[in-house]
Amino acid sequence: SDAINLLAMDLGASSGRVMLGVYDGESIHLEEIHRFANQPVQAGGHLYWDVLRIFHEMKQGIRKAAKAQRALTALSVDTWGVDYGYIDSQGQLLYSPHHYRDQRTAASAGILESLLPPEEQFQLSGNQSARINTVYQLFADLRISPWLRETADKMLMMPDLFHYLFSGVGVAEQTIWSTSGLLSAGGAGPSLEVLNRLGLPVELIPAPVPAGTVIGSVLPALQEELGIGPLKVIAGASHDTASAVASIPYISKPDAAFISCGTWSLVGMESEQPVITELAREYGFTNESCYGGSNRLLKNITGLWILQETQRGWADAGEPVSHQEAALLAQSVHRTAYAAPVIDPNDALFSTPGDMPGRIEAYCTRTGQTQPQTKAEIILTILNSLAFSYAETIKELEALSGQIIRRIHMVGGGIQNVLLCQLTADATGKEIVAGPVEASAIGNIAVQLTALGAVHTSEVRELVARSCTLSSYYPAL
Ligand code: LFR
Repeated sequence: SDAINLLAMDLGASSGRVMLGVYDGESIHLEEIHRFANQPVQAGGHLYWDVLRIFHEMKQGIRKAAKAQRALTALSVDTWGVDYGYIDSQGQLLYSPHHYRDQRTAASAGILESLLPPEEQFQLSGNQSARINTVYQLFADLRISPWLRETADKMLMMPDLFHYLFSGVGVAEQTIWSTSGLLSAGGAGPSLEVLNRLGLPVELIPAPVPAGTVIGSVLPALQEELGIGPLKVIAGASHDTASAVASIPYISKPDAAFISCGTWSLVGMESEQPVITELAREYGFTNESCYGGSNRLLKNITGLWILQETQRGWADAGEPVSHQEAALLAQSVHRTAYAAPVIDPNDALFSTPGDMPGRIEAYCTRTGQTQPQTKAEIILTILNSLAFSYAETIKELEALSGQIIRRIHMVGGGIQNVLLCQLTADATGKEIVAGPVEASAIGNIAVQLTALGAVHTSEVRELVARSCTLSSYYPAL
């Protein structure tokens, strides 16, 4: 039978890709068609996403794929969580969506928390209270720009916004909305309690759809512009983490945890129901929706962002260090007499753009540790600290689930850093199964296949396992 060709538009916080997924009935073959930078823009003291440029790049990707003479069946977009844009009643985008690292939420966070304390946010939504969450951003927007109450017709989370620009259909896909702090814990719909307490209009939220829904087709005018035939638009597991976790080739689930390594590190397990105990809140866990409806209990750790931002600083200073060079440098001081200090990646110091080596230095001074001196030492400090925070989080998961975790699945681009995988095996004392690297993209494609009825939900993980290479790491003796 004929192969099915699908496009996964996988948008990360620093770059985006259009990936072609070819399903031949047996496995998925992935091919990168187009890659582009996704650079947030500072303007007027605020930080924005350049969504129209991103949309343009996605269109370029479709053009390239179509030129390769392939009959394309569908596309689906997945992105990071929490961010969104507004459209008016004419369907026009109101302004460039803000970046979750934008600081406009700072002025109103205290007011929000006096109306709805973090403990209650967690109780009601299952989401850990965090300033980047949609709920904080929306609350701030409506205070800064009260006219939005009149003018904004709908808010569309980032993947929903792109699906809307492609198809003209605006929905609220469940996995991406489960990062917002606005849904009721474990439910598909908004928490009216959260909305009422904060005076947020429920009308802004579109109709919910589960992950894996065909919502429409690429608009005729756009088909013409791109020189393509009809192309379905699928709301997949449109939160990148949901796509990544959908792809995990678990061998057995109850004793396995996952770490998804990208700009962020997401460390967690799947559970049937949200875990909203006091202990889970104190540890800083959050609950989000998985493809297929189960729950994901996880912690967001400020991940390779710290290294990326360090590299950006070095590049700006005219001393660029590539990913490969960074890995080699860290290897050169690993297992030597050098004892790297340990930083807490989730310390507020590391959450905003800026001089990371300087902040690591400040952290070490504050905690009475010796500062890393060379680039190699700085990189090892970051990687080692990430591995330590993973290990701590795995212990917390064991305490919360009452389950001994025997295996950790690491997925995402960050696992190309083999030292990070080995340090994680060493720090946790567990077996690591690494792969797939392209977790979000392959998960995105697999969920599209289920939406099209070509693959059953229960077959997704085996399909991914057949389609990728896995490697194992064991703790050093
Ligand atoms: C990872 C991710 C995390 C989310 C963070 C911010 O890319 O989607 O799951 O919490 O980005 O949106």
